[in-house]
Amino acid sequence: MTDLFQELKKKIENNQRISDTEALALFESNDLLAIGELAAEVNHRKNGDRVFFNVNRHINYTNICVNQCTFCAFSKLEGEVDGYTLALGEIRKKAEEAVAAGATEIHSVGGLHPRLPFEFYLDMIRAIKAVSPQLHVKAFTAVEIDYFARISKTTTLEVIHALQEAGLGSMPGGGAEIFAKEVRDKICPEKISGERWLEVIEQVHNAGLKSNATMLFGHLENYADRVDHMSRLRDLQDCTGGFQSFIPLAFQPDNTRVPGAKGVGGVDALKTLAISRIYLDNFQHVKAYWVMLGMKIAQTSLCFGVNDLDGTVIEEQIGHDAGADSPQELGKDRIINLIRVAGKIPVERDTLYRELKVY
Ligand code: V47
Ligand code: SF4
Repeated sequence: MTDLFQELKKKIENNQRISDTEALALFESNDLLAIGELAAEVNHRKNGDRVFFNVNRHINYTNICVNQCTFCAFSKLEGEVDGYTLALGEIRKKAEEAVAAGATEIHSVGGLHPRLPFEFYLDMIRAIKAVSPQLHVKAFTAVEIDYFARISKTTTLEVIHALQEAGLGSMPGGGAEIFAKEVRDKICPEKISGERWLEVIEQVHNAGLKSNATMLFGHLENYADRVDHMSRLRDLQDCTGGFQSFIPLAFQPDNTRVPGAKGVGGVDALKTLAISRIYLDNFQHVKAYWVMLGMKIAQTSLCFGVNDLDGTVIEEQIGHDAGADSPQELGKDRIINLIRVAGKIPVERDTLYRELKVY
């Protein structure tokens, strides 16, 4: 065992956090199994053998977006043939189907629409909650919150409070991409800055809402950019404690405009998930989003420090528009089986990680 791994093993045994330099050294190491072993140890100390999943449904309410991020194959400009916006009745119907399928959560995000008023988003939450008050609405990213404040000429704090009053339960972790400005300028020049994303999420947490955090990797960023991204998240989590899970999103290159991007291989995906588990000592959960990773890597990641397999999802669009070859949805039985075969205990959770059933 090299000095690096011996040193890190000691740190983990003593519950000490690893430095940015050490995280970078792990990214530069080719010893995937040693990295995985450390991550599995960190996860075991936090979560034992339990692996979470939930029964949820995604609703992407519109793909029309004023931003044109080069990594996004989902967004369309207004007037383009494949552009769509769901009517409130359609959203309600999808929520009804979700409840009938046993879902406890609706995960809803969309493009930045040029003409929908802020009232639409409040009505959308109210329409979902009217289907079942127990249904948890996890919706909107910091990018959308910032946009809603701009279109309604108010503050992000006002927007957050209005959404909470309408029934928003928590927020997903999208829109973070990679915080480093030089990369962000190339992959999403019109999007809010990394600093602004963090500022909005800090307000969200201070308002009492939990959120997740994502990192889009495998495009133009380098290892140092990944460490920088996780470092800023770790710092914010020290202040607010409002992040529930960290979700590395493997970039899907089809139909996108990122020059030279080839997509993410299994080694890089497992390494990134494992290093995030080791580095983010103040995050309780690391989630493998099977839509972007593929089923096989998502399952394997359960031996590399991951303790959450996301959900049943149903009708995912963002990853599939960019070539993800995973299924559109995963049945609960299939998720349970994937977890069991990895030697772990499947636990169905709600959005706030309360245990609903151990299988
Ligand atoms: O913000 C867009 C990413 C995100 C591509 O919080 C792409 O529980 C890969 O945030 N290849 C939306 N990724 C998805 C998201 C998410 C998913 C699952 C669970 C949670 C959660 C959050 O998808 C966007 C962007 O970062 N994305 N295009 C692409 N071509
Ligand atoms: Fe719009 Fe989001 Fe796609 Fe960027 S990632 S173009 S903000 S939908």
